[in-house]
Amino acid sequence: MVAVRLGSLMLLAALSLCAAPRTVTVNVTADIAAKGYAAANALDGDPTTMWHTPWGAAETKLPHELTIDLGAEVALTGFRYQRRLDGANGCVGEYAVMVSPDGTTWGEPVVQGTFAQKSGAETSTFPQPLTARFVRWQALSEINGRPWTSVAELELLADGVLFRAPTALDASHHGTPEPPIPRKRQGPDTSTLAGAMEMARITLAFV
Ligand SMILES: [Ca+2]
Repeated sequence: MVAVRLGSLMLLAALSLCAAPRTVTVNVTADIAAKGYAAANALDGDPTTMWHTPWGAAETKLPHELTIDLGAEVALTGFRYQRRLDGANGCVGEYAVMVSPDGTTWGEPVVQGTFAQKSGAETSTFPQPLTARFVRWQALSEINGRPWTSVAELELLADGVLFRAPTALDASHHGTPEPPIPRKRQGPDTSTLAGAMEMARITLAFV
């Protein structure tokens, strides 16, 4: 009886391992990105980080787009757009998706539409399953008519596959690494006589 139960548990564990999606590392670029809001943030699996286009003096007109190189041809069924969790700026209204075998030749959109919601996540299924290596995801409008685009997560839907972009480097065209945080100036250790005297000297120097 115990052996049968153990066997069942092992079978369940094996099945769950088989069902776990494999992660494929991809390259993603954007037409433009605000500093600190790189394109890779849209495919890092973290809904609290996002790709965001510049605003203010640096903003540019729509459409804005992400181009994703999957590394090889993959069968895709659609995408899931996760909006930012902390506001509405840049949330996409109208969208279009194009695919390419080589990253150069792009045909008509394989799907185009307007998101029904203004918050949360939304899934769009391609009218027909397709196979592609390069995907271009375009934002054609923003829900409040402004020229910005934000994407917390863009999940391309493929059976048994998760696509992730490395985030160690800023993968956007215009992105540059954030400047390092200045080190906090260390004061002398005032628990020692020498440290206390040094602190007194520094304090007096500023009086
Ligand atoms: Ca993210």
